[in-house]
Amino acid sequence: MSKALITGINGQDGSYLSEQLIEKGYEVHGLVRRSATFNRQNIDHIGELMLHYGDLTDFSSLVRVLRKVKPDEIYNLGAMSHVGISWEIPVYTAQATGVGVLNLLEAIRILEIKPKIYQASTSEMFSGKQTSQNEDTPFEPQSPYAVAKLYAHQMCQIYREAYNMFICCGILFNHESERRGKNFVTRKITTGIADILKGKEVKLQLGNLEVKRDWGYAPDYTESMWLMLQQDKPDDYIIATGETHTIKDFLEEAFKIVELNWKDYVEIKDQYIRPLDTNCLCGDASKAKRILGWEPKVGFKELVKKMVEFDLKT
Ligand code: NAP
Ligand code: F7E
Repeated sequence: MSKALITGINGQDGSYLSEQLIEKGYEVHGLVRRSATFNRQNIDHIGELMLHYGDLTDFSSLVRVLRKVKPDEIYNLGAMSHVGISWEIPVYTAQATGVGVLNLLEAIRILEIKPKIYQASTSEMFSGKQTSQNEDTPFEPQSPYAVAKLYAHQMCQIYREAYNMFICCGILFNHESERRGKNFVTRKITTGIADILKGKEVKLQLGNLEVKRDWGYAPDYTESMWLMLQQDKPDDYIIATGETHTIKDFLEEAFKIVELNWKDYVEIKDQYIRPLDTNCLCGDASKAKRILGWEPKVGFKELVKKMVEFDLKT
């Protein structure tokens, strides 16, 4: 039985990946942080998980967990993952999202174990100034989060080459789901609609509505992480749908489902406008299709429908 260790296991992607790996017959271990209020709602229903306390910023905890678990595959999904909030806590973002990855790589090297490693890289490493991005598009990060992720990405590339480590970086474009954190724009809109219908909320406060994102469905994307680690050679891949939409398009589609006009419910608040933003993201995942046989299954309209319907029910 193969053993996988997932950091960020209670996050959106960690929870879907856990389910998929258990289905494939893996023994799944996860790194969790201690928190004063319990935040395991995404994984509470998965009985088989083995959880270990640790933190990517705490080197000793990584050594301890790796020595105990000795995983065949590591999926490093743990990160301070909110781009907007990275402007408020840039130093911590660098420590967790950037240097945290180096902690993990060093712990693996010192312990002389040879797991295959997946690193959660991101489309935010691009500037968003091009109409489309592929593996050859130059990086030009636009936020503290993106700089930290680029540091981690390049550290992974260096360790792969210098120490012959099996590390794959998935450059994933935005992916959403019913388990998306409620302060990312898509889920903020879909939970906002539910609150408006319940009379709990009158207005939905948002920032820049003109930016474009390439939104896919998270379970499709977590499947690609596993596929990358099953190849003979480690490599980096873009994972995206190749379709881009503005935040306004998302609002239009989501409010249409409940037969309301979004313009009556949305107000723009400066506090949600970022000092810099990635204006247009649209990924070309043809390499992943060619080599991994990966393609997204859920399109934009179906994604919006799934999220709105889920939040109306709960
Ligand atoms: P998410 O829901 O925000 O989950 C992030 C996870 O990281 C949580 O489990 C969190 O634990 C954990 N974490 C935070 N700081 C940590 C630390 N110092 N040490 C250990 N764990 C820590 O993120 P996601 O959407 O699942 O994304 C997974 C990964 O892919 C992240 O690295 C993200 O940056 C990256 N990514 C996401 C997207 C996307 O569109 N979703 C696209 C590209 C890349 P707590 O619950 O304790 O905070
Ligand atoms: O913002 C705009 C905001 O926070 C999308 C993370 O998973 O994907 C995610 O990062 C866009 C931005 O996601 C609000 O300015 C407008 O342009 O949903 P988001 P993100 O920043 O794209 C990438 C690929 C990751 O790697 C990250 O980990 O929407 N926007 N109004 C808003 N965004 C938020 N959060 N809240 C608003 O009120």
